[in-house]
Amino acid sequence: MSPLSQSEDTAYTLNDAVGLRSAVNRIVHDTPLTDIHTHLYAPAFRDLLLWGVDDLLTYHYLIAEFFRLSDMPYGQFWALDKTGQADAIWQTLFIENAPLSEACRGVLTALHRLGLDTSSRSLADYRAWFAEQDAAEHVSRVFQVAGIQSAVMTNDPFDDTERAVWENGYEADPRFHGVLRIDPLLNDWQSARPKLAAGGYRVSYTLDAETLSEIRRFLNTWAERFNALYMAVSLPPDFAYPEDSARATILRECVLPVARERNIPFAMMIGVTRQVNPALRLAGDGVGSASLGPVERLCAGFPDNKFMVTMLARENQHALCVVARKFRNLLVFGCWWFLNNPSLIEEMTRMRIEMLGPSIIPQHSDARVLDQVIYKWAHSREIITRVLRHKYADLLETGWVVRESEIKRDVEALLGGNFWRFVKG
Ligand code: FIX
Ligand code: ZN
Repeated sequence: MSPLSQSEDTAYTLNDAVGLRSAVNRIVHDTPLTDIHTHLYAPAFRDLLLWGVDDLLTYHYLIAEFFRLSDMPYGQFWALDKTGQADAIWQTLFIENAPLSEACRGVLTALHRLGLDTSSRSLADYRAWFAEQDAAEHVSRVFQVAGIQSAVMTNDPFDDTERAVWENGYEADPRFHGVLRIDPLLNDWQSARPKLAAGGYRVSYTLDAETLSEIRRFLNTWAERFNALYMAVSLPPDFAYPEDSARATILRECVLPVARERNIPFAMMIGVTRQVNPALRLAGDGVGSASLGPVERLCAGFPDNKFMVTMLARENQHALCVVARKFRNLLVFGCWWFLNNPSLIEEMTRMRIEMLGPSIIPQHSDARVLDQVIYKWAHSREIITRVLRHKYADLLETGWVVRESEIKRDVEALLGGNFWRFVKG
């Protein structure tokens, strides 16, 4: 380190607690991040990339909230086109009631940070503004406003529309990374099998040697095509391992060996109960508390595999931290879905840092609509900043000196470095 840069590396002591506060504010605000789990797509995927005010308003988080405050029958809502649904949601959740929920507040944060006048309450004006934007340029603008360097997609080889884009020679967009998502394979082998068979894989219902080898070929083919940074699945609260099931067999014989050979992590998102209210469609999923036993056994039994885990139940967060303390092949990530609320993000981030130091991925956006990354990251950055300010201030109290370069190092790790090191390591 040159004397000049050494002198620029401010050292904070208890005498300069205010300086430390503003350094943490600035550094968290200015550090570009990698959003490690989204449902966004590169513009080349055309209609699969959702953006704009109507998509913001018809986010499934808001649809669930709409039905609590409106007595519109489900069927009547679903019969509306997207504009009609957005009108109904705007009227109910923003005009007839205060938009107090996190998902409602998020729409306003996004519009506001894009420079729109939220005081006008003019949905027509917002629509007119978005109608003038070009999708590819809007991606760059939104990433810039949100402070995002790149986002990780959720790529589904079982989705016909998406598969067609990949098979027609998708040209990689450096702002978006691929992930191989395999829910049907692990959660519903009976329905996944005909789809693999239709794709030319020699698979039978019984998981014999040839079928397992063909599933491995399927995983390798799509991991390669997606240039997948990791493989991922969402799992129900009763997820068990080991057990006598198609899921456990495919996991052990196919997913883990392929992840190991390719040196990519396997991400498990545990605790979702799909379709507790099917009338709500995508908004109809629920949550359940899960056992940490399967995660422990997988981390212990497959030390050469890398696991990323997020859990949906608040009750599971502490035990997950304990498991991560035992296994360095486990990387805890994000405050998923029903946990993506300021009070819970703060509680989880504080606890994770207290138990695991900076060795975590504190957040992912799970954005389904491009513009959502603006609010999801603005709100989370504010909380991450507050927690870090407290934690560094606690260090000053001990007489420890905190250097600016050390804050930068830690924040870079939290906002992307940990992820990339884990993926590439
Ligand atoms: O399974 C997932 O990746 C979930 O994040 C989604 O299924 C869910 O609908 C969602 O958007 C949560 O934020
Ligand atoms: Zn998701």
